[in-house]
Amino acid sequence: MNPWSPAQFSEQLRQVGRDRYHDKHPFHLLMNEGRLDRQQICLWVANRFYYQKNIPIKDALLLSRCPLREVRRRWVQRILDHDGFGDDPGGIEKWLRLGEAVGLNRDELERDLILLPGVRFAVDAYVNFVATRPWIEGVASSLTELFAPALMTERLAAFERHYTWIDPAALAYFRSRPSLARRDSDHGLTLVTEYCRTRAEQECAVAALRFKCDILAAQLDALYHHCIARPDQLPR
Ligand code: AHQ
Repeated sequence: MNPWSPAQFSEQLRQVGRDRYHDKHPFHLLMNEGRLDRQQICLWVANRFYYQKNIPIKDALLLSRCPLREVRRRWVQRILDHDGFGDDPGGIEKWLRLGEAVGLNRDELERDLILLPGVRFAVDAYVNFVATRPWIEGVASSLTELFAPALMTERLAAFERHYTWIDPAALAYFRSRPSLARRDSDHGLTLVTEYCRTRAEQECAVAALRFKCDILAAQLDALYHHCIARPDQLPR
């Protein structure tokens, strides 16, 4: 099979997002309509924290599997963005502050005391995928961020409009992330276009992105089941 052109390959990747990205998940739809209560927001913040704190672990594993210095010297920025560097406290610290603003304490978050099994398993599967697959498939799996800026912008507006009990300063992560997501997904798309040359390699990249969409959806499935779908939790 002939390889896709760069434009065709990019379109294949973007179609995955149109079909499967978690912006369309019922939990996010309820969130963005302002229909979640405090307990449901707390559960989402606590469980997303587990995803966020594992991102730099995943990125460090990808670095360890990538032999190309030119790639590593740019990819390393992702770790600093989350762990912080110099005066920048980093994204993980911003999530801890968001947790405190919704009524959680740092210890509950850091010790995974409110973590749902389905979220743990999905996030751990993402880390394991990057730890065991070729580095370029790890890059491809991060391309869900092609679709993240629009979702985070919609989410920020929803929080500012519907969840006014949360200190707006605690939404700093959602203000800062979209530009970093655009930067990172531009870099990731350039890498997969450059290093996925054969049709087989391109299809592996598309499969990796599809897998990552399932990782994101599985986390929301666990949250939706636990705090919405159960009969005693159905919206009245
Ligand atoms: O805040 C998010 C983030 O830091 C990352 C890193 C990236 C990756 O390397 O897989 N993915 C990602 C995402 C973040 N936020 C999610 C959201 O819904 O707020 C979206 C998620 C992504 O699209 O992959």
